[in-house]
Amino acid sequence: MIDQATICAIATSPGVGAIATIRLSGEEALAIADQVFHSPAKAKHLSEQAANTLHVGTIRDADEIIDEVVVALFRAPHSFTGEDVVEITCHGAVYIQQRILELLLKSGARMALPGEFTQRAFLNGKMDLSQAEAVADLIASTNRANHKMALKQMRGGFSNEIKKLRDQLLHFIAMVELELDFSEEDVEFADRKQLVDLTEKIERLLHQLASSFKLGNVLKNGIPVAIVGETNVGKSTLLNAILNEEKAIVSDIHGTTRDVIEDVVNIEGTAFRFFDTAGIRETVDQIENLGIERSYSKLEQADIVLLVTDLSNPIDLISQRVNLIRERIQDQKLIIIGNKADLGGNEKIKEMLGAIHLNDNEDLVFISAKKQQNLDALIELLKENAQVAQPEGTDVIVSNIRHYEALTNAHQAVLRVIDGLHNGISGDFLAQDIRECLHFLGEITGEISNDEVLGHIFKNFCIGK
Ligand SMILES: Nc1nc2c(ncn2[C@@H]2O[C@H](COP(=O)(O)OP(=O)(O)OP(=O)(O)O)[C@@H](O)[C@H]2O)c(=O)[nH]1
Ligand SMILES: [Mg+2]
Repeated sequence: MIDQATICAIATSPGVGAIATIRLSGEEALAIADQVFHSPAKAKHLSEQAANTLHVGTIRDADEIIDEVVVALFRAPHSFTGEDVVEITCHGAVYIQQRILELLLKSGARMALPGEFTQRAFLNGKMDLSQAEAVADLIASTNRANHKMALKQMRGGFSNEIKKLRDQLLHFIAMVELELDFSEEDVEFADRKQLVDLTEKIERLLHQLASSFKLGNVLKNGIPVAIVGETNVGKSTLLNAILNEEKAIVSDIHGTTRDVIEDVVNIEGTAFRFFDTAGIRETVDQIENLGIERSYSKLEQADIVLLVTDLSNPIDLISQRVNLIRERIQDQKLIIIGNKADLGGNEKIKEMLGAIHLNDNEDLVFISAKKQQNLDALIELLKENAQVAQPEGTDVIVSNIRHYEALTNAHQAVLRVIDGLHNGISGDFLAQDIRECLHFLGEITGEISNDEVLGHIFKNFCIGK
């Protein structure tokens, strides 16, 4: 349900700028703006003006002029929110922004919640839920790839794909339900062969969409790279060297890093998300053990694992550590790093080259994180392993974990339908699985939603959007 209050917020980024925009949306938007806006032509009331027009004037608190402004006026339903909207563009001083906001609040508006403008746009049918979510992604976009993906989703690329799927399923369920109506006469309106073909087509599309998530996630969040290894080997030093800033605490005390520290770096247009983790060792410290569990879980989630070893340690210990991590590697790329090359010397490097036999998915590189030596070689390896396959058959890329989960659930439901068709199960069971699939697809576009889900989605927006 839409709360009827007229809401307002500063829509431009906080702080001083040349200009700033304050947005007002709701039934009373024009009436509230009229209380504070004065046009040089005295008799001009915003509520009497046409939609999509601009007006120059002043904002006043009683007789005091606060600023000279430009007001843009939109009328329901032809606005971003679908309601009457007034956007006041003023000079960018924080003081002016605050004064205007206070005046609007005093005149009957209330502060908008994070994402409330976009939430209203969704509730008023201006966009579906996946498009509303893309608004947040678009604002957060940092490079060409994730900008393109968000823009496409906001303009409905993804929704169209889901709509096509739903239409096919609706056709399918209509045929099955027709059979149910005539169940006593034992007729089959729906040619089973056709049904199998159709569901298999739907299954392929759902599978393609769900598998595009790997790429979508990488484009949105960067390629996940976990930095793991024993304590004190120089993992945090390496993170800092890659980021070129003192992000993580470095010390010669074993077990310095207790929690996962992450940051994104753009390397020649590709975003990598690095996770520095707690060093792995036997310990009775409960907190440290929790950190070590997180190290393992980051290792599992990563596409690339940087296993840092300390060349000043005995070679047996290094081999043992490498094998311990190898046990946890599935299809990730493993880059083994001999760190502290400045201490180990060439002898140690030779020894390690002799002791570690590389598998296909592995590489070995020697660096000094502290002295920033040979980091280029490591960066080259990262770039070589940055390719994520473009999914075949669809150019729509899923980047949102909520959509991914719904697609996976829908996919499982369709697999049950296919299974059912092959085993000749009765129409009502088929219909039930199809309905479930429709339900999950509806969750993506918001045809099926609840307040809790909506609250969760929009609370991550910024205020004013
Ligand atoms: N000589 C030398 N010392 C290094 C190098 N890299 C790290 N160190 C030192 O090794 C010590 C441990 O470094 P950290 O980066 O804190 O190690 P870590 O792996 O993050 O350790 P934990 O967080 O305890 O698991 C510090 O004293 C670093 O200065 C290196 O390449 N050469
Ligand atoms: Mg550390």
